[in-house]
Amino acid sequence: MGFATTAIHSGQEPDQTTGAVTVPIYQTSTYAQDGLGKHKGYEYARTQNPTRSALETNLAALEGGRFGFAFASGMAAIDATLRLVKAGEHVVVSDNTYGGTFRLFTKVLANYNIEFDFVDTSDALNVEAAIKPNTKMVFVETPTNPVMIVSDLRQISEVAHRAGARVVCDNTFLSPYLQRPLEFGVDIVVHSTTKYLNGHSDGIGGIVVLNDETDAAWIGFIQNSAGAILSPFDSWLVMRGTKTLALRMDQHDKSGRAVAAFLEEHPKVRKIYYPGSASHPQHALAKRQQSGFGGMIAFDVGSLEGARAVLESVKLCTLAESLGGVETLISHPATMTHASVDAEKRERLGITDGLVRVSVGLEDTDDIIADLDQALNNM
Ligand code: P1T
Repeated sequence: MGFATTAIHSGQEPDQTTGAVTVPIYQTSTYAQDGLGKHKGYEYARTQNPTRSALETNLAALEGGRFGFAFASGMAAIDATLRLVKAGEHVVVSDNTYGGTFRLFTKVLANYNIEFDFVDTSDALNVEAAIKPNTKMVFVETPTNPVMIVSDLRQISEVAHRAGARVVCDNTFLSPYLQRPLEFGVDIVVHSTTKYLNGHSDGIGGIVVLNDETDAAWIGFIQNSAGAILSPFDSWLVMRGTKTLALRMDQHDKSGRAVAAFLEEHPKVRKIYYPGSASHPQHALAKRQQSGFGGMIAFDVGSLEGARAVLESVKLCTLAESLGGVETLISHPATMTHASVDAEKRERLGITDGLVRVSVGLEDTDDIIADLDQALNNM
């Protein structure tokens, strides 16, 4: 089955009782039992919910994995995944990640004696050099948020597996339509479903997809024990989203290319971060590993004043955190999504005060470009 067919049908069989073609929202906290230990496979809604199960089946199929677990947010999904690592163990992480991931690792999990090293994963040799006898996980974001660094998932998986470590990939920026990390040897895929998978900017959620039965049993155990589950309604919203994922990603990709080409030529833009550009340092890898470049672009206008002028002059684009929705969102990573990263590290990564990030939406391409053009000319 093709991707769009899987997106529309996997986990989405018509309801057995009514024939409803859309999976119902099972808004219940518990389930009647026929007798002690006699039930229909559902006991309590933290543990199992049919709407959530349908979404988990759907997203596991889209990533080409066996097991899926849906969480209340992308951060909850990442937190649950890190529970595979124990005190005294070590994790190698991409130097640039979403600021919230960096904050969770350095400010929360580090307190529980889990050790983190942050390296530039665009070169697998850096990952190899960072591996220690107690390394149990390599956590890669590709492309990274917001400076779009691309890492070679196949090479990193080989290096990590040789050392007996699992590889986790945050695939939020591309969605499984444009990149399927498990096919390159990655063990676990995580997403903020808040972004492209939901696609409509109306719910927060996260997913973990994996193949290993033992690790899956532990993630399921954590999901039930810690309880950061995705609600039935939010699960339903993400399923509504995945039905059009293929169509939406094609358009995000098409407009993304046009907006990037426009920005690349604009005299006020000093630098552009977009793996689809021939000048991007990992352009060849991105072409090989991804089936498109998606809708995320960052560009540097050289100063905080310049960035402020652009961000406060847009009329169609919305100044807001988040990404991957139908509407074009524009943001300032240094003070918004990556404020939790210290200034020296931000500067080193290219997250300067002049950096602006765009999540290219599904409006008419010409309208998006015209709005960015008038905002840049206001600098
Ligand atoms: O917001 P939440 O659903 O908890 O997802 C966290 C998260 C995880 N991974 C990546 C790559 C992300 O971009 C995010 C959230 N990012 C934003 C809110 C943002 O504007 O970048």
